[in-house]
Amino acid sequence: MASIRNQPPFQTHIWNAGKWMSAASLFPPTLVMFPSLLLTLLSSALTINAATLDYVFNLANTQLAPDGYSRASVAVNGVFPGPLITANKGDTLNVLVNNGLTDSSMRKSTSIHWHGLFQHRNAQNDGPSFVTQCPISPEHSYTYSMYLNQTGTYWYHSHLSSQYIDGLRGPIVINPEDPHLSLYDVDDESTVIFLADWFHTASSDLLAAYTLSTNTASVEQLPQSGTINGVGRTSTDTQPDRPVFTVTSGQRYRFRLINGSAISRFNFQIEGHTLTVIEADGENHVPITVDRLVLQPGQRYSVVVTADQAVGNYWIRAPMAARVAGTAPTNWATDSDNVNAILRYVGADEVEPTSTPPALSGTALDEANLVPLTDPAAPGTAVAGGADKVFNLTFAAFTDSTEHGWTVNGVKYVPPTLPTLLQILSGATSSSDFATSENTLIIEHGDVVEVNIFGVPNHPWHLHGHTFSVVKGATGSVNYVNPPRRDVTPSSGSYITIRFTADNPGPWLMHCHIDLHFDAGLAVVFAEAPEQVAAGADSVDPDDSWNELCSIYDSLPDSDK
Ligand SMILES: *[C@@H]1O[C@H](CO)[C@@H](O)[C@H](O)[C@H]1NC(C)=O
Ligand SMILES: *[C@@H]1O[C@H](CO)[C@@H](O)[C@H](O)[C@H]1NC(C)=O
Ligand SMILES: *[C@@H]1O[C@H](CO)[C@@H](O)[C@H](O)[C@H]1NC(C)=O
Ligand SMILES: [Cu+2]
Repeated sequence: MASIRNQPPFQTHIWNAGKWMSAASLFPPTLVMFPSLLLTLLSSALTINAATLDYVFNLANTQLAPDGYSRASVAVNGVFPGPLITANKGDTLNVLVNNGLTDSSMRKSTSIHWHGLFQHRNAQNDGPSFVTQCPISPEHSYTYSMYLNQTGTYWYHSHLSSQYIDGLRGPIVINPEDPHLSLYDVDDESTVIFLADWFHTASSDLLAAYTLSTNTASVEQLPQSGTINGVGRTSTDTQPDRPVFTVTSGQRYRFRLINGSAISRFNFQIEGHTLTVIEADGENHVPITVDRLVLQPGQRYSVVVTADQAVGNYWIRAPMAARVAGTAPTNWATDSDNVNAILRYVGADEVEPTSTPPALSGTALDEANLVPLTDPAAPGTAVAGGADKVFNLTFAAFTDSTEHGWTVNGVKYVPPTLPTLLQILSGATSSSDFATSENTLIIEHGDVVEVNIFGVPNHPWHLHGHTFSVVKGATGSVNYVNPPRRDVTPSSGSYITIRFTADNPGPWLMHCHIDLHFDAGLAVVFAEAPEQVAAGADSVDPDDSWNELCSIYDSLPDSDK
């Protein structure tokens, strides 16, 4: 009991009609059994710092209706988005995942990725199925444990096939140590804005429709609605109330925008208010003030908004667009009218704004203008190819008589049966140790790595285990001096160049964050410093519960996988 007493309260929140609520009912059984302890913990909540945070994620196929249309989902603790995880740098986060999934129209197994966390010496808990682990089988549990050594805005999502489409996604905020602290007054549960597309069709059916399509023109599977903190609308279903974000005149708010989409991008703006961008994907950047910005899937921004307008109601608008094969990135039509929330000043009437602000007005953020706040230079020499390892990756779609898919340098990524990490721990060190279809690229410890990605616009690439310098983005010229630093690429342009230093041994997936594209082969894996993964000061040492995941999963019938 003493060890429980030393822990902070369980900071579990659920999304409820537009607000994150503390959810006492979600407290782990140990605490529910000791209600008096719970009170002690709650009263000391604000005085405890670095700690161990224990979350319990109970996964179930809950019936949900974020946009008024009811469907079975893959939900954490019965809600979409999943609970907000809040933590401090230096905390240890444990998430016990109890897999209670039973609906075979979606995957029943699961794994969870903690998007943006480096997982130094902890690759076994990064989450992507078949790269760093075997999936967690139904009726089984696994505890992800991680030391939080970063600050900023992150998120988690399923990383088995395209399962996160079904709902398993939620926000993570890690405080504080913020050099921008003096720029805002409010930063809490009320300022997290989780944007996500929502589909009325289960992921397995979407994936089948996508990969089995031989009609390239209609292959993209489009969402039915865009949601803000789990609330959206369609024209035909019940119309849930708009989420409301309440502000007080004169206060400055740090809104944390998270693009938790599977396919769609959002164009975010707040009527009458500017956005001062201070963070991109967990990295602090020099503040830039704009009227609107575009979030690619997987990307996060923190923006400071000052409540400096007349007391009233203002539209928060995030018209949603999706990549449609063959069309320009300016197609904002997927859900242009309904992805709205309300910025309400204290003292204003509880009504919707009456204005209809034009979409896409004002100055948009140009990602190329973002400058990292500290140590901004890209690693390596300031010349093309000035790195220890250079990879040129060219990606393309293909459609043959049986399937539609994607390749990188001519090869479609197919996940191996034995996770890459397990292969490395078993002695795999060179690319010839991996099957061609694993698209596994070897990099040595300490290498400066340059990756040139050639392809068509509108594919956001996410690298696990690192942030990178965007030396050549979708816009702007080549910049080695102070390019943006983040973990999801800008997604347009004929090619982009990123650089990072191989200081984090492990197998790190790099993939398109449009989930069905990833599933259809658009991925590579960097096997970073395989020798150092297996032994030494940076080694990775999974425990028995991790080892058991594979034998349990491999013995499942296909219908349970
Ligand atoms: C935390 O990050 C710092 C800075 O990157 C690094 O030096 C340190 O080794 C990390 N600590 C752990 C436990 O990973
Ligand atoms: C959100 O992410 C999706 C998928 O990666 C992307 O297509 C979309 O453009 C993103 N939206 C925004 C607003 O960035
Ligand atoms: C990679 O692409 C760059 C830019 O087009 C080119 O200059 C370079 O020669 C290429 N390197 C290789 C190894 O193909
Ligand atoms: Cu893609």
